[in-house]
Amino acid sequence: MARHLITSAIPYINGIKHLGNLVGSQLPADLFARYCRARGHEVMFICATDEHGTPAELAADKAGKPVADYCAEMHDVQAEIARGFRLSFDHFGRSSSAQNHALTQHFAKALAANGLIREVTEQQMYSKADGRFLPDRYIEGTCPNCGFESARGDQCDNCTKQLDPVDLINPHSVISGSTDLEMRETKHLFLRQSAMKDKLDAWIDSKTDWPVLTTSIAKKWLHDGDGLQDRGITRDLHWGVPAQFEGAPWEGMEGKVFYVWFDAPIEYIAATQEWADKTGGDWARWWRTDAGAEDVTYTQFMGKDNVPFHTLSFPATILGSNEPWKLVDYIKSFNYLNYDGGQFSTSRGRGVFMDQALEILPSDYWRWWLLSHAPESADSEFTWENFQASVNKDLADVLGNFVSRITKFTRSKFGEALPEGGAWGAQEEALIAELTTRIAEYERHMDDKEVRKAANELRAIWVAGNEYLQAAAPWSAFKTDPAQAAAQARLALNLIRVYAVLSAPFIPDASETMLAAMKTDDTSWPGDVRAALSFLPAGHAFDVPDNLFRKIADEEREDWQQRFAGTRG
Ligand code: B3M
Ligand code: ZN
Repeated sequence: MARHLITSAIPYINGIKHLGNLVGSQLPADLFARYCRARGHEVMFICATDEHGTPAELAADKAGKPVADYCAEMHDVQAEIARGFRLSFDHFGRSSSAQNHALTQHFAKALAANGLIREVTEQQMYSKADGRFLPDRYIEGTCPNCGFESARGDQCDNCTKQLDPVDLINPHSVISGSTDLEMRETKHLFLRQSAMKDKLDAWIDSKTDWPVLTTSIAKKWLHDGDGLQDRGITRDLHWGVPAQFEGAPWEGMEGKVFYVWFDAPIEYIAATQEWADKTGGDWARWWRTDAGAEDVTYTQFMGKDNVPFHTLSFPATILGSNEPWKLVDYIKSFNYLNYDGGQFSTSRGRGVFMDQALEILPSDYWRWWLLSHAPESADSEFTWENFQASVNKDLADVLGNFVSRITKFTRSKFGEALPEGGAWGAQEEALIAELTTRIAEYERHMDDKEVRKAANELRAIWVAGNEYLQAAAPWSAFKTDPAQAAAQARLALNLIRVYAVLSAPFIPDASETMLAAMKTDDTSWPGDVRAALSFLPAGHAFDVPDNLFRKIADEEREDWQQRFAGTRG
């Protein structure tokens, strides 16, 4: 039994996320967490809301609410939707927690003690119309790197380049739209990432098994242009972790807070402390290598725009502290999911958002489509036609049909218990051989976090059962050799339990329905396929479940296509 620490990038608090956000972090992280648990490993699966910084303040302003109230409400909304998608976090924390305040200030103190923080007096964009500095998202303009017109002050969403507000071409205030901006002097703290460049470079080089998407982004930031730059870690804002050092004020930093990207990854640790404070558990054995965490395998999941912060800035914080914190072992990053010929757009309400998705279909339908089309090697695209085709074929025609056909057949011929008699022949042996190979492949892809490949293998495992049933045709065998039909039905009903166990990471609700129909809660992994296919003995009772999945009709599909074309608001 191994120990797996798994974190998903923590979603910003400013509104409900769309399916593209979901498939790039929380959902694949949940897939892996569920798989690790199913294999008998000990798992700590952490997520949280990212509550600081300009996104939170801007959204609260727009909602006309104090930012603390806004964050508390939106946290509950996001937590509820996460439950709806069956995201099995051990804890869903809040980056505004007392634990994160304390830990963020602790890291700042350790970094300062190690000479890795310097004070910089610099010129920042000040808006006369708004009477304030305009950090990060308070300012927008044209990206100097790619020409994208709505680049934000901290990062370009189009090319992922990290920016400073002063880099933007034609900048304007997001609050008032004013272009009457001037440079004013202000003092900030900088993390001396450049001093850690060689250490970070060597660390990235040692990660030979990481996805190219992850390492190529890290390498770009380490080596492009002038190489890795020091990064401002404070802002002229009120909402956030005050720029102090474990209780001791830092002169000149009064009224300033740490930059949201400084405290957000620290929340992975702080959220585990929140969990420990709530449950009485031990957080240190997951995070401190002097308290047992050297045995932990730590995997992070995120979209590609978050990679620079996780490969460079956060490791710089951890390594720079010179304290025995657990560093990430594997970073799984994702490209973008596009929506029906364009991009998902939160501002234009284009695409399907998490709450809307659950209003129209249960979570398993979305989980299956999103994971089986995860944007791993390239961006991928959601289209309603493809969604309808996948659901109708994979879920309804293949898996759903298998379950319904064999349970109904058995009930009608033998009653509601696994029938006795008969023996396996060549067809059953062939199926066992195929499943043995395929399950081993499935395990390999899941261990490697190859989400699409794992989904393809799972689909093939479902297809194999369907084809077996079609070829064995117990309904024909029953007429001449009822004992043989009984043996086939027994095998196929056992296969339903096997499917429930293997499929649970992808479609947990259907998996529960299958287990309930087989009247078992035994979820032991089918490592030995032959044994697993005779696990439930003759005489074991079962139920015919309701249809596992319904088909999506053409009219509904057209309806949804219209509805989500871009008008949410
Ligand atoms: N909240 C960005 C995002 O949601 C940011 C991730 C933080 S991970 C520590 O894409
Ligand atoms: Zn750009």
